[in-house]
Amino acid sequence: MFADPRARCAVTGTEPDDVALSKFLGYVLRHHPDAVGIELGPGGWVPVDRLLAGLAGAGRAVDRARLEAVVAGGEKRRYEIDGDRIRAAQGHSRPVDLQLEPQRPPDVLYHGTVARFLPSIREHGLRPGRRTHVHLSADVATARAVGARRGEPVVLRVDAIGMHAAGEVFLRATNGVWLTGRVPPERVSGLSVPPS
Ligand code: HQG
Repeated sequence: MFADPRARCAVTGTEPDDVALSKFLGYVLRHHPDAVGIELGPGGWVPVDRLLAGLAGAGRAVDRARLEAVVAGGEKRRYEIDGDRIRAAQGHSRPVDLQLEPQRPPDVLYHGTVARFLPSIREHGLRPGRRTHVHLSADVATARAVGARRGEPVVLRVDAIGMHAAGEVFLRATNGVWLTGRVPPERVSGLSVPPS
């Protein structure tokens, strides 16, 4: 007996179509605004009416109420609506100045990953890859969930305050995700491969 895939998720209250819309918003607002004929403005902001028109033009028409519901329903608060504008809080690959003030980070931040990346992280440190920043979490549970997107999670500790003292910039996205440019290997602990 399989659950109806269109059933509302009992835990999050989200529906499958909401997840698809949220993912498409991420694609547009973080990576490919051109996919719906828009550009990211300063701070990564986009006028809501232009986004809605772009979505309609791409065959994904939604009204403002549904957009607001999807933005409000995402527990990770990936998107922000501020008056008549909307943006992704973090996760961009498009170069964007999020207009966040550099902050003093907690002493330790955490990064969730998987064992197969450890040899490369040991050699190169944490690199942003296709995104603009390395993403770090303030708590272990969040980092574990980030790593679990790819398999059995491995949580690494980052000497954030040491990096900060050495002049590295840390930003805190509006949804609480910490962002920095790159983490050198000597600032990362927990790099040994866990026994399988
Ligand atoms: C790994 C999600 C090899 C890194 C999450 C990660 C987060 C390396 C992957 C946000 C490496 C990049 C970001 C190196 C790092 N060699 N692999 N030197 N340095 N890596 O998706 O942090 O659901 O770009 O460990 O919750 O996984 O989309 O970064 O596994 O907040 O809102 O390279 O995305 O949020 O993957 O996730 P990603 P991430 P959303």
